[in-house]
Amino acid sequence: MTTKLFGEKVARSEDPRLLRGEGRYVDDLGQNALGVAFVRSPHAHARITDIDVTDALDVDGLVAIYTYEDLPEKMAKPLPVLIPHPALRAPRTAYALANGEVNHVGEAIAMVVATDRYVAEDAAERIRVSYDFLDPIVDLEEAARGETAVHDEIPDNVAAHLVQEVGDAPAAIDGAPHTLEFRLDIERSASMPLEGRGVYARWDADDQRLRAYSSTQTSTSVRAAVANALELADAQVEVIAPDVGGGFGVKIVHPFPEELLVPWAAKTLGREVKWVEDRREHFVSSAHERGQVHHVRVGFDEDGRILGLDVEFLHDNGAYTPYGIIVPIITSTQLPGPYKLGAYRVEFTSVYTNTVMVTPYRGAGRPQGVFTMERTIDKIATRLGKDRAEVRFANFIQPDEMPYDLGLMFQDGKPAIYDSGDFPASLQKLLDLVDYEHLSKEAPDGRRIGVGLAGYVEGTAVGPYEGGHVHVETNGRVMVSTGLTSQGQGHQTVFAQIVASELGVPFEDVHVTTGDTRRFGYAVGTFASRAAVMSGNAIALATRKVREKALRIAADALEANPDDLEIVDGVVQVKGSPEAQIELKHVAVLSNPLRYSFSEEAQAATQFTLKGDGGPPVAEGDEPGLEGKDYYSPTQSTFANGFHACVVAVDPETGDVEILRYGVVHDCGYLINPTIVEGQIHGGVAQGVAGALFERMAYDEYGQLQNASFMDFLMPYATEVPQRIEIDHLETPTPLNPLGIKGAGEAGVIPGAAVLAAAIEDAIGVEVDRMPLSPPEIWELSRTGAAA
Ligand code: MCN
Repeated sequence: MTTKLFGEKVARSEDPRLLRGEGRYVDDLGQNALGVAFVRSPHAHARITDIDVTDALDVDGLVAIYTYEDLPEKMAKPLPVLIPHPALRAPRTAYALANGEVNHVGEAIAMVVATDRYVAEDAAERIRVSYDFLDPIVDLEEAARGETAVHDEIPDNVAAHLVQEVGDAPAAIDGAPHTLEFRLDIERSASMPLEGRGVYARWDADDQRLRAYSSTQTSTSVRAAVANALELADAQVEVIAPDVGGGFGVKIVHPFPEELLVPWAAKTLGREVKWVEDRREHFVSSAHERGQVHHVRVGFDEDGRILGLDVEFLHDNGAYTPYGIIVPIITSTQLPGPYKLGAYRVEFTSVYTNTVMVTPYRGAGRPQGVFTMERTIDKIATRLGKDRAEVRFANFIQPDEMPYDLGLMFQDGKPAIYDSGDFPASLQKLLDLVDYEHLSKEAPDGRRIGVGLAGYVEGTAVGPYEGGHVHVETNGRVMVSTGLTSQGQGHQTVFAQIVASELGVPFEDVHVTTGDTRRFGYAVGTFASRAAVMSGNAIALATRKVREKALRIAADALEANPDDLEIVDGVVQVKGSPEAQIELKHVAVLSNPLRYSFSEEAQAATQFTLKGDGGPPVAEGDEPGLEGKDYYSPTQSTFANGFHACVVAVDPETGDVEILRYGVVHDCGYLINPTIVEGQIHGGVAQGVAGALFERMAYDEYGQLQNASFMDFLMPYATEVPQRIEIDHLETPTPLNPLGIKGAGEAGVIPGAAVLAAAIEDAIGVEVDRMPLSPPEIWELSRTGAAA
């Protein structure tokens, strides 16, 4: 048994249970709960003139039908704007159920509760909604022209507008020896977790308590929203994220209408109520991201050094703005990446369209920013006839310039300051990894080979805080809890590694709970690659408190100095004289004033500390119990970075792209668990490939999503994702937190579009200025020099 586990490749302890099919997801719970179906708008833009439920009332098993008119006062208001910002000049959020109008296909109009989901669906089908049709506006640039309004009160469709400037970029560009001007497009896509959203709620009339299980990335926020909406005390509402089959950002919208409606129905009816999203609902009523159009001007010198960069972009925020400007501000602030720009100006306009709302999807605005920056670097290299790596080296922020203040505003409103990183070393390591100098461009089968490079810097782990609680029980189990949730990131494993290392106990003895408001009440949630930094450090700090207390109590028992003690494999012992020892679980018995234990072993071990006065052995001022709680609250985000290289073979006859090699060098500070970080990178790369070559939301001009099923929305199979992703790490610790770590959960996806565009461009010799690209589009592009 080893207890020094920080940094080790420990196998994920959550996997055996999940692989044996013993996971408990929302749909595994509440087998006798009433089922829910929603009547959703088939139209992208319309006023509701009537909702006729008469036919539905005859359906056997119907329990209730609710529309906007039935909602209690607190739920009849628009849902909150979660992150307001002064630049968000015209916020607009949805109602829990449509209030007289619908602004995208899929918007919920009525909620039907019945004995089961099938009956609820049958009843929902019989509800007749009458509409006055309005013109839908779907195309981003058309919406930006403001000729047709999504919301009457916002005639120009502009939700937000922001300019950030460092230096005088237009002047620097005008005075530069070389300039380029071009346009880049990225289409909409979305998170596609295996498990969709879902919520199951029950009201306990005896206890006057509501419990909701939600497939959420933030259970404490759901609790706050439910308590607020239902006018209950926080203590009356318990929200638990059970096993969650992926989130990738979409499950941080707190609350989704359904997360309020289902608990409200459960309380109103005094029954168990459950709704589990189907895939079509996920496509048309959850959230999307990515859709942006960028106009770029850049000025540079003979060496390819950027003297000025000016980017104006349109951001498609869909019909509502619960997240304010979070996605476009991330694009604008993180766009410069590892490069020192002589001057930088970025201006975005966030625009309403009659489509599903936009909220962060893994990477959150960074893939668009990196696509813009890295395409710019490649175009400079092409213009100057230089190697693409050379131009990158010419522009890097150097390690001795850290901390480096970008002069821009980070998404949390604080200045964006890179804390650490060695970008030249990261890129060099990648070039060595893939042997860049000697990569062969020969393809014997007539296909064309191309090589791409792309790098990024990612602000990870936004605050404001996260907490951890660690409790050594008298049976030796170390119970750990933190309030943020898990969707597959392996938190149980890594947090147990941290505790095992800090406390000196066997990994197997540590049991971690996440996302359960009964266990930990204050939390923010899992997003922005923050769990390792935020909860990891909070748990480490809490463990240090427990360790200190354990040593104090053990020192008293062993009549030793706490400084002379160590904890090894769950035993507190005198350094150099391990025969003088006491097990940690017996220290836990001692820490309890009642010192109650059935174990004779424990009784024997704790006898000798019985004090004459019979008082507790814990020091004066100490609290009973061998437990500790702490919070970690960072002063600012910590910035991870990485570089990807990709080699593709493009078939000029079909436009098919095969990824021959994919290399990653990643720097997230110290690695808690390299296997888990690499797994995160693998998943991210798969999503990056998906966003570059497969996934897009194909809306038609009427706002109908043409590919709202897995029959039509293409996701890559294992056959399309690189068979082997070569990964190397650089570990530049951050000075900002006790563990020296940075986040890693989104890294893999961020440069996907950029690196594949670069490789395809290199292969076909035609500029690639949009993503995603399907084989027909690549075929067309390589033949004509323009995408179809
Ligand atoms: N880690 C580590 N050493 C580090 C940094 C991280 O060992 N220096 C580990 C962490 O302990 C954690 C994992 O790597 O187990 C990811 O850590 P972190 O970067 O803190 O990200 P989060 O845990 O906060 O997860 C959120 C992140 C985001 S924002 C999305 S989106 C995403 C992602 O994680 N969604 C995921 N990865 C996902 N993975 C799965 N399986 N499912 C999702 O929905």
